[in-house]
Amino acid sequence: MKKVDIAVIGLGAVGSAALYFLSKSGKKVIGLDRFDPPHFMGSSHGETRITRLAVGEGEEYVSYAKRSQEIWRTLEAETQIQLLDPCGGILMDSGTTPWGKHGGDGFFQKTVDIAKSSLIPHSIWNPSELKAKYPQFLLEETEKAYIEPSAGIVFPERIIQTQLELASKNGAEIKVYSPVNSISTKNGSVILDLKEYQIEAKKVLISAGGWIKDFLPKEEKLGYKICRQVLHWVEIEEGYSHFEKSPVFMWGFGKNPEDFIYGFPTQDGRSIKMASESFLETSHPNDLDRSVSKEEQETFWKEKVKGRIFGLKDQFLKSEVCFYTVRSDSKFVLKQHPSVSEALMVSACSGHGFKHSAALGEELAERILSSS
Ligand code: PYC
Repeated sequence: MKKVDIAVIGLGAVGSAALYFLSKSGKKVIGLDRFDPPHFMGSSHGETRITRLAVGEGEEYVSYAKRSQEIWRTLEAETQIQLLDPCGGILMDSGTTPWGKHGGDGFFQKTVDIAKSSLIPHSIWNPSELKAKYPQFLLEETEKAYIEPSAGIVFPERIIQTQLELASKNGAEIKVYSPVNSISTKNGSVILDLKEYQIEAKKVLISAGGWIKDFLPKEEKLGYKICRQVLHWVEIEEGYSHFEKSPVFMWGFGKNPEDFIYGFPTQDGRSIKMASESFLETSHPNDLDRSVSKEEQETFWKEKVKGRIFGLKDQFLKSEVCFYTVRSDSKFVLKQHPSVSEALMVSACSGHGFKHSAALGEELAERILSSS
């Protein structure tokens, strides 16, 4: 049987970061993934993610977002690969939005309050101020915008790839297409059961995204809701240049958690990536419908984009599916596995986790190393 000091199950956003930090320790470390990361089967693909420092989902997350930006800047300097684009961010609010998993009611005000208490530079603009600089956003008279210059884009696939390459350079072993079927305890170690062999590890981190459900007893599985999400690349009107240097944006505009859109400045010069959110449950990531129908695109355009964003065509370059693993309180889970005491688990970033993932990986690596 293969023996290692530490095994990381799942090499997405947090797992790849944890593997990178663990690989610096000189311990025998292995990372396992059921696909070949960075891949498009989980929750960390689609070219871009938002980073923002005034994290309205909870003040406790501000230091994770800040530290993650710092880590990625260090990795950028080391590798000369761009991992962040500090293009700024806008949060727009109608005042009626429940803001679903984003910290619930009052998310806009919580963001402003956290920006103030954490000394994060920001400003609040009315619709005419916003229109003067960013005419693509057609705010209603009663809506308002929070502007944060320290927000921007992070590039998920590049980040995961970079973290894994650095981990591998430091001596970590990486095994792709290697799903772990189960874990159990034996003589104080953890046995990982793969299809054709077993691995014995002194410590384990389970960072398997929605596949966390495979490692939990029935009652605990219920606390993790798999919610299919659709990302759309919507074409820009010819000659309209306002999506080139624009900030990332989030916009809550109605009375339901799904009355929400977010998006990014153009990456290809032809389209912008935009999405809404859905909280309909699919039982397991393996059961997700990965196709997107024309009807879904039409509904997205009609209900979310039309009359709200100027300078776009009713044309989609492509649409992709990913998913959130959602907890009812939208808080992250970092805890010991319920029956395997040498295993730590992290999950359910509830759709707002990527921006924190490097710092979460660092903290989990420190926790594991300090108990080894
Ligand atoms: O966490 O910034 C975020 C975000 C926006 C849309 C989904 N997540």
